[in-house]
Parts: sequence; structure tokens; C-alpha cells
Amino acid sequence: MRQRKNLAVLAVFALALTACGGTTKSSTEGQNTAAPETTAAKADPNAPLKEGLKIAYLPKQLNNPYTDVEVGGGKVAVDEIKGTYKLVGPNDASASSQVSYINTLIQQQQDVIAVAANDSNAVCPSLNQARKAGIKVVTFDSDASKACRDVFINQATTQGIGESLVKMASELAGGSGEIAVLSATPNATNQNSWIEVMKTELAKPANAKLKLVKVAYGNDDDQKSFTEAQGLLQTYPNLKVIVSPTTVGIAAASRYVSASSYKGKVAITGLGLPNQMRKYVKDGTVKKFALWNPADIGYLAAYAGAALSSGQITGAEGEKFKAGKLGEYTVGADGEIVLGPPTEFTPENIDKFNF
Ligand code: RAM
Repeated sequence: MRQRKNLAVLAVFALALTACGGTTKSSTEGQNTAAPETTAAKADPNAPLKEGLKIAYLPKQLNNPYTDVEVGGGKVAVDEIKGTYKLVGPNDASASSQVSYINTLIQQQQDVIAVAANDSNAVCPSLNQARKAGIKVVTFDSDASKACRDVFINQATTQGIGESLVKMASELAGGSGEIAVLSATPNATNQNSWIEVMKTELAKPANAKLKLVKVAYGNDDDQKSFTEAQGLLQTYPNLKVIVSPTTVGIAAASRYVSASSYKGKVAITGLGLPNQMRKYVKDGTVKKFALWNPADIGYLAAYAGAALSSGQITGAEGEKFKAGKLGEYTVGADGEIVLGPPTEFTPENIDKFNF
């Protein structure tokens, strides 16, 4: 169901499966922003992986160390499959910042756009135009609406991430007291879905003594996140834990707390890059946090895009494809492909990780 091929492509379906990359695109047919016509295309798991695919990455923002690791993994995979790698993107993660980039990628006739959406809907009209033009759309890290992408590479299950954030907060708070969330932008699909799970978890009797006092937004901007962390600590003197489900937020909050009188009194946890967090773990500011390897997300996105472009998968549940060194993956419900479980980092294991 997720697969949407335009009719012209379907007419030459048999040919297209064996054709070289880039031959399956038609012009963008006006400004129609609706989802492309759907026709149940059939996946051919044995179709050869096309070479020469043009695979473009459009992350949430460029000036974020997390992005660098993510797209670094993407480049490795694109090289492995002998494609052409491209990276474009805004410097801020605001809602509408990605649209003009998508339009340019359509004009350039990319084969695959791999995008981490800053807003689930703002990117939709352009992404559907891309799909009408035969470009496969893979979201990764932060999903767009299901109606405008073929598959979504989720870093771990949304449920699992939300649960592990609450579990770490509860352990650090000793099971009771005030906690606050320092998130990314208010529109971020990924952070918002994790926070939803957190709220459901916090509503359970086991967490009745934990109180979420505030969700603040640092917009994945280092300075704004730093100021928001400071504000939380001043406004809520009984705060026990700041949970920051963003690598930018957790690093900024840790930097603030490590040099303040709150160090050792208020815990910081959430999702962070081991290389950015190492010094705060070593100086005792941070006792535990979690993440996956962002490089693997970028890597998996390239293989998923290539599998779509080559006709090995259409994005329907149950389809399987091979993702190089990561092995075989299966498309889940709603076109979701889950990378794997997150890793929890502590003083004991942090030195084993280098990203
Ligand atoms: C930030 C971004 C990204 C998120 C990570 C955990 O770098 O918000 O989207 O997945 O944190």
C-alpha cells in the first residue's frame, strides 16, 4: 500500500525493473500536491540492486554533530552500492526549512530522497511531487506523514524509546519527584512521539510519584537549549531530573549543570552522542543516557532507498531486503523499518563507543 508508482512507470514496469537508475522518472506534472496515484506494484526480492542511483540526504539541520554521524553512515552505504551521494539541508530545524531543498532535488532528478522531517506535514506537498516524479522517499530519524513517504527508518521503536526515557528518569529520581523535558523543536515528529509515550508511561501507577512539570523547547539550537535548561532549574527549585530526548539539548543542559551549583543535585539524562557526553559522564554530571548508532540510520536509509528504487521492495509490510553489513531487514506496519534497540550508556561502558 505504501508503494505509489505513477502510471507511466507502471506501463513499463517490466522494463523498469531491469533498467538503469534514473530512467523511471517523468516530469513533475504541475503543482499537484496530493499523494501519487496508487497501484499495487509487486515487489521482486530478487531484482538486482541498481548501480548509479542518485541518493540525496536532507537531514533536519546541517550544523548538528548528530547529523554528521548519520549522513556519514549514509555516504558509506551509497559508496558501497556504487551510487552518487548528495547532502543538502538547512542550518536550523524550523518547520518549513526543508521545502525549497526538496524542490531542488526534484529538479535534479534524484532517485532517492532520504529526509529527516522537521515537520510531518510541511514537507508533504513537495515530497509527493517528488514521488509523482518517480523519486523514492525514505524518511529517517523524524518521520513525515505516512501519506508522503515510502518507508520510514525508525531508530528504535517509538514505544521503546519513550519507555527507556521514563525508566532512566525514574531511576535517577529514585522513583519520585519533579522531572522536566528539554526537547528539540515543538514540531519535531520524533521528539513529540517519544514525549507522548513518556506521558502515557508517567500516567501508570508505577510512576505515580513522578511529576512532569514542564516540556521546554531548545529548538536543537545549542545556546537556546542552554538557556532553557537554566530557566528550568531556576523556575523549578525542586527539579530532580531533566530528560532531554535530543543530542543537542542533553549536551547543552549537561554543560550548564556541570559548571553550576546544581551539579550532583539535578540529574541529566536523555538521548546523547557518547563522544559529546563523555566529559559529563567522567565529571559525574551524567550517570546514564541512551542512543543508537546514528551512522546505522543513514546507512540503512540508503539501502532501503536503493531497494525501493530497484523494485526489491515497495514499502509494504513483510517485504524483506538486505542492508549490507547490517543484514536483512523487514518492512513493518505503515512502512516502518526499525533499526534496533537503543543502547544505554553509563560510566562503565561509555569508553567502548566512539561516535
Ligand atoms: C537530535 C535531533 C535528532 C534526534 C537526536 C536524538 O540530534 O533532534 O532528530 O534523533 O537528537
